[in-house]
Amino acid sequence: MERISDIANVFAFDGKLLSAAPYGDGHINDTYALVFDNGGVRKRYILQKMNKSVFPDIATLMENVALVTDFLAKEIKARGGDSERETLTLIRTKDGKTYYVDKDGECWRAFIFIEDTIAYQLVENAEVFEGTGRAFGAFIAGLADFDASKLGEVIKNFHNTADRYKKFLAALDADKAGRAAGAQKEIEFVKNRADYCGRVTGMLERGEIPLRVTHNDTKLNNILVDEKTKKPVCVIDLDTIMPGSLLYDFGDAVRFGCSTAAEDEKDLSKVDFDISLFEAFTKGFLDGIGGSITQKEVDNLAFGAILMTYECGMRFLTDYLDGDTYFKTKYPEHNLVRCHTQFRLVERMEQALDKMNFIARKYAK
Ligand code: ADP
Ligand code: GN1
Ligand code: MG
Repeated sequence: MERISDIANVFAFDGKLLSAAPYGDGHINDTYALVFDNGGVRKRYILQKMNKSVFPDIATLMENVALVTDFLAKEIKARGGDSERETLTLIRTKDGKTYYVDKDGECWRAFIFIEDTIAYQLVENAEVFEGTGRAFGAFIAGLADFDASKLGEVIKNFHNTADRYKKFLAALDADKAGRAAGAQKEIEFVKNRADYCGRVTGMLERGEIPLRVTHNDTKLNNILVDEKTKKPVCVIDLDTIMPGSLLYDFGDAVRFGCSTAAEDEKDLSKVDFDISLFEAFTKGFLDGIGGSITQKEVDNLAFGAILMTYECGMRFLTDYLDGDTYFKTKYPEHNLVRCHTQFRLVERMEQALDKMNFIARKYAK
């Protein structure tokens, strides 16, 4: 790999590079924080090596990111906001490109570092999480006028759970890593709920719920929260912005945020679904999205949370069966541990479904 300092030198950063270090807890890209000295003033940037096996078409990915960030920056400026704080700002290469391909064919991009913010790994309290809901809801509402036909499909069938199920069955059949025999319970869990898979795609196909421009990866650490006020500042990780259902964004945020434990907690007795956090998030989300949500969407918010959690658990299990080729892992059982937390949450949400539906309808009024 080229040295980080050589890669940094390609981008139009201000000042002199002081240091570079791995940063954040994303499962996909390699993220670095770079510190620059600009005439005595310290300035930071984010430098990312994009994951080419997850995103085979980096050109389309970066076109999407550039289009969406330009669109959002204009909207933010029009309402008098600070676009360099409230959305991601790409730092282009010195020759004006949105990304750089190094000698090994690796692809790099850079952003302004959004300072004085926190990317939470666990919800701190209901009030902060209500704000997260409002921000994710407003994010979808803000993209309502964005022309979806301009967006390339960076990962085909990303939240097509029926397609994910097919891939799960193929991984099971191939059993590349020889792990299927040791994961029978988890495999049964997925199979027993196969009827969940086609429900949301079916509603989209039949036109019962609208196709919107959605974020598709709304976990808590993809939103930066102001360190002091604890108010949401910026929705980040825009790689998967594509046409999709609002249920995906709502569901994925609930999956991660309403858990009482980390996504990779080994002690399942610590993993529970917190209905009061669900209530806070739902209240914020429905407020943020405003009047454009349809009754059918409201009626399926709770199911969307179950589906996204089931899908994510199935993806972790598929990757475990494949031998850990997709998500970053720190130890051999990491994906299986993640799968366990997701399935525990699915069970808890199934038990709480009536209450969840009641809450969704209450705040939709
Ligand atoms: P991944 O796709 O691997 O999840 P992200 O784009 O989400 O990558 O970045 C990983 C982490 O880096 C985020 O969770 C956040 O903590 C941090 N991060 C990313 N972009 C910025 C930014 N512009 N300013 C500050 N922190 C950032
Ligand atoms: C990945 O990139 P990151 O870490 O924010 C994944 C999501 C999963 C999530 C599970 C592009 O999100 O779909 O829900 O891990 N992103 C991609 O933690 O696959
Ligand atoms: Mg991320």
